[in-house]
Amino acid sequence: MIKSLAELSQKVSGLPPNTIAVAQAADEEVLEVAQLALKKCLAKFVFLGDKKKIEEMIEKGNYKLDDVEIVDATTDKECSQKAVELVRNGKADIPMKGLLPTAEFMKAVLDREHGLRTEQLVTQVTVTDSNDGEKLHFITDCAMNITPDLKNKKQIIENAVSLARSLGCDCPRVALVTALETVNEAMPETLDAAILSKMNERGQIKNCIVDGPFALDNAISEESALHKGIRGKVAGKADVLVVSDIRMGNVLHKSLTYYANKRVGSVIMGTSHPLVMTSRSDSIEDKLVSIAISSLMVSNRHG
Ligand code: COD
Repeated sequence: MIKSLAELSQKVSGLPPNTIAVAQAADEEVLEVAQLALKKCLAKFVFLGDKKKIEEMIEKGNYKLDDVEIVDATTDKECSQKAVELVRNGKADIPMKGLLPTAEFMKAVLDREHGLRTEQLVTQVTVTDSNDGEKLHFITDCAMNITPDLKNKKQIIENAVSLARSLGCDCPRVALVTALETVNEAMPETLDAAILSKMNERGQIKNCIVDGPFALDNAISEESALHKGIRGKVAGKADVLVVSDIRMGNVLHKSLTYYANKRVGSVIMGTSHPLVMTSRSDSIEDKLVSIAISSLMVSNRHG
């Protein structure tokens, strides 16, 4: 079982690199991330975008990106479609969003005929590690589904469980996180949490142990759970934290970075291939972690 993001990155750098197709790569941050990822042997790259502009930026910035193939494409739509097509054709393994709007990139990914859709809901998972470096935490969905309903939440759990399992956590403990640890009819998310726990108990959500509602403290701190008298296999020991909606998730993800100085990675699940879709606020290091996570998932599938 992988216990920390450092261990995860180290593992990936020892594996044959997967190829990442970056849509709209004409962006200093994309070039910097790709250069570092190549140096650390985390991945190989194909860039989609204005070829002349990318070549000029590489030369001007003195980036070491000699081995990167550049495919000429102009609009956001064309770049996204070509990145997805490369993955569908097996010429790349992971699509990555460069400098373009999320909605445009997702349109190509979600296209029924030419995209990377599966039967699953497409969901986002934030990955970080505990302060003692002893385990990974998966927080979902912080960036994709705005107000998930019960059915969506089931799939959000399933995708995160699939990611946790592929990183060696065989039966993840899943906590439904709300503002408090008791069911309160004025907060419908606490009702969803109780229903999802029962669905797991009855075998409707598999390969994990689901419990909730929990407040964040009693989901991740055994001391806090004990103090509140909450018992069970998940209380204080959660691997996966399912947030109620994008509002809670987005703030939690950014709090990790800005208040807690934590490293975070992000991956999009539910598609035929994992996607790298980082946000402007993620640091270069965080983007490298996101690349490493997707890459390890692909390698584990092949392996
Ligand atoms: N999973 C699977 N299929 C989906 C999903 C999903 N999560 N979302 C939409 N689809 C399918 C629909 O079934 C439909 O067939 C097609 O895609 C279009 O659906 P729309 O019209 O609802 O899709 P969009 O383009 O309006 O919205 C999709 C987004 C992902 C852009 C939207 O959900 C969104 O804006 N999410 C929030 C992203 C964001 O702003 N994050 C902020 C932090 S980074």
